[in-house]
Amino acid sequence: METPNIVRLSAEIPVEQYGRERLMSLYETMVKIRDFEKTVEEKFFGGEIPGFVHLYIGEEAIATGVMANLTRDDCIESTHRGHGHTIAKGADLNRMMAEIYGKKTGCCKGKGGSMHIADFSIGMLGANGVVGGGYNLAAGAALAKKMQGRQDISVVFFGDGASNRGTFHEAANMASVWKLPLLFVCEMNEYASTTPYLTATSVAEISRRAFGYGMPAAIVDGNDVFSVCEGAKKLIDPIRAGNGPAFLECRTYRVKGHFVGDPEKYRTREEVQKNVDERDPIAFFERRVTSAGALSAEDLSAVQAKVASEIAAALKFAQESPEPDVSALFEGLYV
Ligand SMILES: Cc1ncc(C[n+]2csc(CCOP(=O)(O)OP(=O)(O)O)c2C)c(N)n1
Ligand SMILES: [Mg+2]
Repeated sequence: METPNIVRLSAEIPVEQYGRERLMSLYETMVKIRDFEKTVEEKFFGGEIPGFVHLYIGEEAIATGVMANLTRDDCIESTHRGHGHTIAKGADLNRMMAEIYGKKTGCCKGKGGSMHIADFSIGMLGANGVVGGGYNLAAGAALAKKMQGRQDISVVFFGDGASNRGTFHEAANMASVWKLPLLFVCEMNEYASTTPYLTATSVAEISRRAFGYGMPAAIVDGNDVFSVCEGAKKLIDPIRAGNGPAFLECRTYRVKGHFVGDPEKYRTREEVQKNVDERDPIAFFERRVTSAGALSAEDLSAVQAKVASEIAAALKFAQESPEPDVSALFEGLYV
């Protein structure tokens, strides 16, 4: 039997094919994620934010490129590193920042925090503190869409570490058997907490596992939003047409610590700096669109200014919002 091929997309996609409006929107989403998280990082160190925070800085092109192919009715399952997915799916920044601050006005009334943000109104079914906890929830959502006869799809984001959980294999098998409208998006950022991926993962290309479940797969440069966008589209079109699940592997690098405050003893500063210098997805985008003459430096600054004022407003909203009432503690429980 012939071995199926992994589709590989390079950075050679002509940006001129993307209209000006679409380019501005991709840039705005990436900058929004970056600025939102820089603010969260600063305020976490300042002692204003409770709990744990895992940053998505440097991986913005993945959420942005995948979500550019989704509608509001499509749904996603996120990870412990979920701010980027939530913003790209269209979350209200005020309610999101308030949630991270644990405030009453947050999208989960302050009970979820950074790692358990959810907003069903935009199809964001939840970040998840359980690594590999999202697959079967996303498969369930995909099954519901299919049973309702809808065209919508479900997307599950997960890391290289999470790809080694048994839950991946269970969900991949049933999704394939039932031809569920489900896209698996692996964010291969080279580390699972302190573990370099090859010391704990049986294959150099995680997407090869898709073939064991009869799924098509693609590998894209996760730091190139155009590559992610095209790869996601190639896989999503057949999913919407009823052909069953697919697997998108996005190659990226976690430039921040595993969590804010991680001493990062497991890698060198030089390794991190090299990735920051050579692979930053936002700097890459800026170079691509300006050198192609598709957007000007003024266009980019206008987006940066718009985003900066939105983030400042979200921060003010969160800081000035009230804490949840103690009486709310027992609201929203099943038992
Ligand atoms: C079931 C489970 N096991 C272990 C942990 C602890 N833990 C939190 S994040 C993480 C690493 C996840 O790595 P990866 O899936 O590659 O995602 P990344 O953090 O790189 O985005 C681990 C082991 C957990 N939260 N849940
Ligand atoms: Mg990882």
